[in-house]
Amino acid sequence: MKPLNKVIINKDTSFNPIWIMRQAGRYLPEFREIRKENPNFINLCLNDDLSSKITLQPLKRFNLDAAIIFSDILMLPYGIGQKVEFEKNFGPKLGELNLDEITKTDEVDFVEKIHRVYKAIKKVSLDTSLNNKNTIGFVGAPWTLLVYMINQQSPKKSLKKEFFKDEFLINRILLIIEKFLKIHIKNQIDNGANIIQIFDSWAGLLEEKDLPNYIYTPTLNLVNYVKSLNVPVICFPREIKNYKEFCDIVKPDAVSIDYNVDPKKILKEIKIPIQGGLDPKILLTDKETLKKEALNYLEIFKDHPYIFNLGHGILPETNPEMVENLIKIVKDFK
Ligand code: 1CP
Repeated sequence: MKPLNKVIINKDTSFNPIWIMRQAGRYLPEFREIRKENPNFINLCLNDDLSSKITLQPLKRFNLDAAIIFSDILMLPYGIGQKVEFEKNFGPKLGELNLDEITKTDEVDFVEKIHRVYKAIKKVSLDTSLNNKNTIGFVGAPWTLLVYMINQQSPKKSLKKEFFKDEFLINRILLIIEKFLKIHIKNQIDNGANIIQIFDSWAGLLEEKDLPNYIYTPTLNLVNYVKSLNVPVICFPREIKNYKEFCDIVKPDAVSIDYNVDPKKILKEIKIPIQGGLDPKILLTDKETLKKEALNYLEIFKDHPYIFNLGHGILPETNPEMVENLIKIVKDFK
C-alpha cells in the first residue's frame, strides 16, 4: 500500500508520510533553470516532457512520499476557453469571462486543450522511482476557481465589489466548473493519479451564511464523485473558520489544515486523518527553530493519522537545505 493510503485508509499512526505543497517550484534552482527558458507558464504546464521532469525534481533531491503533478488549478478555466496568463511579479491574469464561449465548450474540446497534463501524469506514474510513493492529482475547489474566473486576478489584491451582483450567473458558472472538474479529476485518475487534493485557497473569504451554497454543496458533490472512483480525497479549505463543520458536512477522507489552525484544538474536534499545518515561514528561520516547531506538530498528532505538510505552499525564498532538514526530522520521529 502507498504511504498516504496507509494513513488515510488504514489510519496507520506508526509513521508520518511527508510531501510539501508547491514542492515543485521556485525554491529549487533546477526548476528556476527550466522556468527561465520557458516564460509562458501555461505552455510549460502543457509540455509533458518538462512538466513530468519538474514533478520529479523534488523527489530526486529529497525523500518525499508523494509526487504532486506540476500543473495549476487555473488549467480548468484555460481548458474551458477563458484566457489565462501569468505575469511576472503580478500573478495570474484572466481574460473576460464569456458565458456563451464557455457554454459552447464540450468535453472533447476541454480534453484536447489540456490533455498534455494527463500525458505528464502518465509519464510520472510510470516512473519506477515512484513505486512506493503516491502520485497526487489536484484541482481547485469550485469556489476558488469561481473567484479567479470572475475576479480575473488574485483576490489578494482585492475582490471585485460587484462580485456577487448576478447570483444567477454565478450559480450557472459554478455548475459548469463542477462539470469540468469531474472530467479533469477522472482523467487525472485514469492516467495514474492515486490521490486527489482539492485546493480551496480562498475559502476564508466567505461569510458563514454563504458557505453552504459556494463551498459545502459543490465540494461535497466533488468529494462524492472522487469517492465513487475509489480514490482518497484530501480537502484544503484554507482559512475557513470552522474546519469541524466543513468535515462533518463534506466528509473528505482527510483534511489539510492551514497554519492559523490550533493543532491541539482540531485534534479534539476532528476524527478523520489530518495533514499539514506548519507555517512555511518556519523554513526561513534556523535548524533549531524548525526542529522545535515540526516536533510540536508531530507530538500533538502522534496518536492520530497524520500526513506531514505545510500550512500553505513553500515560499520561493526557502533554502532547499531546510527542506532536507525537515524531512529528516519527520522521518526520524517515532
Ligand atoms: O514560476 C512561476 O512564477 C510559477 C509559480 C507557480 C507554480 C510553481 C504557479 C503560478 N503555479 C505553480 C504550480 C502549482 N500551482 C502547483 C504544482 C504542484 C506543486 O505543488 O508542486 C499547484 C498544486 C498549484 C496550485 C495553485 N495554483 C493554487 C492552490 C494552492 C495555493 O497556493 O493556494 C492556487 C491558488 C494557484 C493559482 C496560482 N498559480 C500560480 C500562482 C502564483 C498562483 C497564486 C496566485 C494568488 O496568490 O492568487
